[in-house]
Amino acid sequence: MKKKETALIGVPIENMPWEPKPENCKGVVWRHTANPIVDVNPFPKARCVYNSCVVPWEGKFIGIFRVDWHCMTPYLHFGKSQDALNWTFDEEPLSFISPDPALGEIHFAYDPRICKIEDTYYITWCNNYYGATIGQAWTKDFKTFHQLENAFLPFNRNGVLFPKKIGGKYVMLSRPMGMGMAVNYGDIFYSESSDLTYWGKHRIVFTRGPRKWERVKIGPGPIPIETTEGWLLLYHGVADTCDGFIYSMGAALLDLDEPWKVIYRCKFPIMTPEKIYEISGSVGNVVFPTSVLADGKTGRMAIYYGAADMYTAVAYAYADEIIAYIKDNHK
Ligand code: BMA
Repeated sequence: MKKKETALIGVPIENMPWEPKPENCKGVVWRHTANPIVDVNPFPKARCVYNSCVVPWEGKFIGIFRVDWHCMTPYLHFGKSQDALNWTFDEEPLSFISPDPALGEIHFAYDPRICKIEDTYYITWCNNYYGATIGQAWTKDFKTFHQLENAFLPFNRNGVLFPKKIGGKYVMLSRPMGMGMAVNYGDIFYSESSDLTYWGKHRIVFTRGPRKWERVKIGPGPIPIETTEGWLLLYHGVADTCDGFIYSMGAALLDLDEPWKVIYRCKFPIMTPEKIYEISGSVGNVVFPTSVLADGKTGRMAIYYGAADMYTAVAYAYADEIIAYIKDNHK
């Protein structure tokens, strides 16, 4: 049998965005040349769109987007695209069929992830319930959204499901945190559930690192990507400076069967804020990865990230190059 071209396990996405690696690129991640792909004021209600998630859908692409309205309150909006670069958005936010109206608020919802497990798409986001916690919903058609119980007590952000059950359980990474900016720290935890309502078996995956770029907090980014080498996890790491935080993108490989076990973790970030749209915005110096389109045939990745809490941007990578880089620079 012909050896597969990539360690990445997944279906091909032939029409996903892609630009070849520039010759002068010294790292394993390079930016889309026409970034940002969503600029400010993309439709009347929207001030800016960032920290969002896209998936392939019927030969095209759809997504759930974090839209900050002009009042700066974040809402979740549906978007669609032919090429995953040029997006049109629903003018009204998502509405959910909710088991309990107390869960059904549609304001102050942000940083969504979409995870396909079997034939169902699950959406997790940062939901406002006496503070930040993990909202959950499912859909099969992206027209009707069924809200589930919040996964955890406040305060928690970045609920990231795995794209398949492991040991018969739904599995989620998240970033429990303190309340308020003064104790706004976080580490990455693992939890599992039989029914998406009751979550338990909480395990630490990894804590903030000793190096400055991830010393203040870390949190899971896009849905983990299955590879023959382990689950490829992209995450954000935060540095503190005398002029505020710097959010960078890091990478690690987790055990396929026991994902709370780290196989390799890269001591360097794979991308830090450099471009003007990453350095300057609502919150400067933020690169916040939330979604990946990954081509199971070639190992190409299109990484969607929020830039400076103001723009949606894309970067490209080869899964195999990131894996090699993580191994070479394992802490
Ligand atoms: C995090 C979240 C993100 C945001 C980031 C940078 O804690 O609130 O939504 O992009 O801070 O401000």
